[in-house]
Amino acid sequence: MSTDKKADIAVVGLAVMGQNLILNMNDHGFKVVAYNRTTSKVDEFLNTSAKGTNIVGAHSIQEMVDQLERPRKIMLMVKAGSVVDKFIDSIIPYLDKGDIIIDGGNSNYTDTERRVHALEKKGIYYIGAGVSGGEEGARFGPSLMPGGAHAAWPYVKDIFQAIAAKTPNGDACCEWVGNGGAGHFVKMVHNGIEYGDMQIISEAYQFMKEHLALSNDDLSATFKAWNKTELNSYLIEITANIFAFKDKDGNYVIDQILDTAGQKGTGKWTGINALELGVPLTLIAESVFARCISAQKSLRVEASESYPHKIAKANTKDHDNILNDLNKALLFAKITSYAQGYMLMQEASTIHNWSLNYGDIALMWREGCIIRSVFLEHIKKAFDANPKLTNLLLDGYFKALIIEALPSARRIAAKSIELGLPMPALTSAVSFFDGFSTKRLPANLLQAQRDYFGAHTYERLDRPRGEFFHTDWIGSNSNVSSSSYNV
Ligand code: NBP
Repeated sequence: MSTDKKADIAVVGLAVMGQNLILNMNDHGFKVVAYNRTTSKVDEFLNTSAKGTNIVGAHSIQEMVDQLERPRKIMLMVKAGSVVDKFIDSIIPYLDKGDIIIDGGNSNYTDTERRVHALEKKGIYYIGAGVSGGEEGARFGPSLMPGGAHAAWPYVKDIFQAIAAKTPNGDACCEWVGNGGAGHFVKMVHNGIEYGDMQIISEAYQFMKEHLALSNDDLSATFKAWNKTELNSYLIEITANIFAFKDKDGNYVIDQILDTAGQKGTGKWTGINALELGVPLTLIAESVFARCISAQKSLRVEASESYPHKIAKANTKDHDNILNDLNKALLFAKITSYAQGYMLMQEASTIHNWSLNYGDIALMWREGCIIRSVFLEHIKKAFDANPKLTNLLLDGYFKALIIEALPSARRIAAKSIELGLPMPALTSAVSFFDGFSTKRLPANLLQAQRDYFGAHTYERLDRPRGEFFHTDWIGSNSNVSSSSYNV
């Protein structure tokens, strides 16, 4: 039953995420006002899942604002994009200086950055909080990644850390991420990493199905076994369940699903940001493109008729060795992908002055979200031990794993190319690693070509960095070099 005490927070948006977050807050003793544009949903909610709880409803912005403790805290769980701007505009006249708006949707971090600054000028605090874990996470403990106006953090910290998922040690999977759009940036990278994890698992599935001719039951058993290795994670666990799942007629559901993947944009944003910041985020980018090629079903069907090929089957006596290689190849690709994701966050943190805490980020992803895994505990340890770690691949623990897994990753990558089995994410991981660990790349030739056709100049091995040279490659006797773009 509701009490007369003013409410701690309001949540706007009563779709699946909003309703579940409200119930979660209520479970933790917070009084919540529920509001939705279509107000009939407020009554529906109060008369169903919220019945008998301390949750109260509002049918107008005025009614919502009047029921809130000051500073007022209003969390938006609405569709990302212009809806958020429209709602902010409509609520501003009802707010006072020091009130707090929190956007828990999947907003683009640049929008959050803009909103934080615009509202700061009006004296309103704005927090952009990444929320991960879907419906179940929202209900029983999501991973929360809040960033924006730091002055507002003490007012929402208790609520956020109470409702967040907890690690096995009892730590909340929610810490302050940084100013501006840092929270939504980190959530975006989380989603990109999720794309990568899903893609490498799917590539392993196709390899096992086509080359090893494993049945769905075998696949389920393999993923179940892999869930007891370093790959232990929510995504491996649900993958094992998916292969075992049959419909009421006894047919495997996985075999009835059309092979075209959808996407909502956060993987694409991660790739675009990586390109803009010059970070080699190859595995996630390949994962986004893999979804794009999957979506071109009719073209693929046509091309498969023009270029028919059969995937050779492995000898069953080799299965155990190949499965062992595949398990290690997946671990190799996963480490590489996380290393790339962290490279992107490190670059963004420097550029935006976010001072991201990389150990905390691993902690926030440890439970509650889609990429939750034991693996993240080791990332936390690596960055806690050395907050200035330049790259995850240079940490001792991960280095040992990489050295052990690399031969397997090479064998699987080479085999996939020989067989004609697409493994773009896995093969990109091997190529990235080889580039990353190669002292001298052929970029000297790129520089020569650039200087040859565009007088773009180059630096020399025998001269200090920052000195640029131009060669008259074609004997034009011209000393003019380009200044329009640089290395
Ligand atoms: P949706 O993303 O489907 O949004 C539905 C909500 O937005 C409803 O409350 C709807 O009100 C409201 N809304 C719309 Br649409 N247009 C509006 C407008 N012009 N003014 C005010 N409200 C408007 O809900 P969701 O799936 O619960 O997700 C909420 C947010 O959380 C999204 O940003 C989503 O990307 C993010 N997220 C979702 C998940 C997930 O697993 N679903 C996970 C993590 C984050 P109405 O009832 O009046 O139409």
